[in-house]
Amino acid sequence: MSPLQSVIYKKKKSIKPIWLMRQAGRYLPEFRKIRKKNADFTKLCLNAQKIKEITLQPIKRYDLDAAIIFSDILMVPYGLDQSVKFKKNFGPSLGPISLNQIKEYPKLQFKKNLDSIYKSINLVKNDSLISKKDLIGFVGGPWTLLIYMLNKNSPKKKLKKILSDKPLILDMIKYISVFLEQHIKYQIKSGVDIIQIFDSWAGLVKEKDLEDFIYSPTKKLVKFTKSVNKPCICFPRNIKNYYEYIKIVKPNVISIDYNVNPEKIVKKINIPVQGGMDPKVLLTNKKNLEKVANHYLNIFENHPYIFNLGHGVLPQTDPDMVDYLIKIIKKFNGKSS
Ligand code: 1CP
Repeated sequence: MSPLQSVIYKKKKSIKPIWLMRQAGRYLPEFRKIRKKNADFTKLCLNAQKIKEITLQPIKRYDLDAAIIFSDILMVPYGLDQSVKFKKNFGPSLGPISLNQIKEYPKLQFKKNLDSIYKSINLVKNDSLISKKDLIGFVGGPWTLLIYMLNKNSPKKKLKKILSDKPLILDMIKYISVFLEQHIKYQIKSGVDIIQIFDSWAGLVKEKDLEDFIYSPTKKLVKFTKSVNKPCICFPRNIKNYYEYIKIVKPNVISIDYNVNPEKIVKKINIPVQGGMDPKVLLTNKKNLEKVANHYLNIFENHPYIFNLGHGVLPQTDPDMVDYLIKIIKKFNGKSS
């Protein structure tokens, strides 16, 4: 059994596997080289050969325990024919989309639009580099996707007006979820071993709306993933109540952000935990990195734990620091097994 799956299914405590959110990305010179030649990020996310190459870049460099397929949560709106562009130093920029367009969009066409992603999963899965490792597929949480699809870019402003129309939000979440389930289904059919749900903007939801906007729709996606015999990791970034989330949504693993107190979590939570360390620690120095990484390892020593960060690797990270982090984790594993 792979390292991640032994933590997830066997609750193994003697090994702390490691992978990193955004492990394939802009901090790697080999990624920047490809990116420079591929100005259109959406197109790059549809090039099966390039997806494979980028997904495997961090696996070639480091002794990581899992690969995550190189893609983006916004490929689902792209699959629904919403225009999705990634602007330099601005982030994503989406075109208009209506509730009816989502509601009536043909499922077969959606699959066709994203077929190169499924093809790339198949290519990666069959590569000997990850024969003993897991391949992670992912979707955005329905809420986080809704925010991008309605707001048309990063939810830094203009949110109030959109959020005042609760019936529209509920309908959007309902119909987006249909396609998220499809996307999970085809990723699994193509070879991913684990699904992670990135709900990066879960922290924006008010307490009174958590059930409708987060818990209930995410619970359905987790249930679906489990029904096809794959585990589901959930990352509801900045959510106020992780305990309630776990109780209702029932993920196999909870991925925590860096604002969560790991000492409190470890006492209260009985499912495997992933992540937590602030990615900014990788911008400091080796001594500090060793101190903070070991702090997390020691807290979770007697708990099933997958080492990861509390959010993605930052673009300005030195690849040598990532190398050092992985060595720290492997050294800890060597001591305890
Ligand atoms: O300009 C570039 O080179 C593109 C930068 C980039 C990259 C490398 C974007 C644009 N997306 C990605 C890849 C990506 N996105 C992965 C790859 C797999 C891996 O982890 O290695 C994954 C899992 C994502 C998921 C994603 N996209 C999330 C959820 C995780 C998170 O970071 O919170 C979100 C919110 C997005 C939207 C998005 N895509 C890209 C950017 C810059 C953003 C965030 C913009 C914002 O702040 O709103």
